[in-house]
Amino acid sequence: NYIRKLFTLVLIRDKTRVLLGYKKRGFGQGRWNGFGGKVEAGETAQEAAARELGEECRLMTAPENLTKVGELEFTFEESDTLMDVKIFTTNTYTGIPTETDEMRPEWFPLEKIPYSHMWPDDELWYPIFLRGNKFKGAFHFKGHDIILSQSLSEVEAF
Ligand code: 6U4
Ligand code: NA
Ligand code: NA
Repeated sequence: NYIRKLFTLVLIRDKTRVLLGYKKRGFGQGRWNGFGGKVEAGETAQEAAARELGEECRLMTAPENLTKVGELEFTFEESDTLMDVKIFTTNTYTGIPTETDEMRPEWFPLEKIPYSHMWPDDELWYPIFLRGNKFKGAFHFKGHDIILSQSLSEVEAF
């Protein structure tokens, strides 16, 4: 019986590249990832995703610009928290990616995603995302490096 907590993850992409941030502190420190964080009380997931995008790399977008592409659940052998992560994408935003206390943003060509410096699940589901498809999955970790069990499937809708 896990304690479920809602998180967001935003992947900004166009035809040739994706914007990732190098996480400078906290959960996932030292890994490249999309932008996101905890959904706060009174926020929709889309509102939280837009807020975190601004806080972490200074890009602005409206919540309605964010298209949901994935739902992933992460659990850890050592923890009773279940991270329920809603994943969104958009190519509609204003501003210039700017380093913050939390993230150092950088554009990566779609064929040069730095999987060896990302969460180990990412190389499994990014290919689905990059093909333009939606997905659902769950990953159970030992520590932050080893996936003990997983499920992942493409879906038509959520
Ligand atoms: P604080 O430090 O309280 O400001 P906050 O920014 O609210 O934190 P954070 O950064 O801890 O939240 O949220 C975790 C982020 O990491 C979310 O965007 C979801 C993402 N994430 C967690 N596990 C992941 C995984 N296995 N693969 C992945 N992203 C993951 O690609
Ligand atoms: Na965050
Ligand atoms: Na944050």
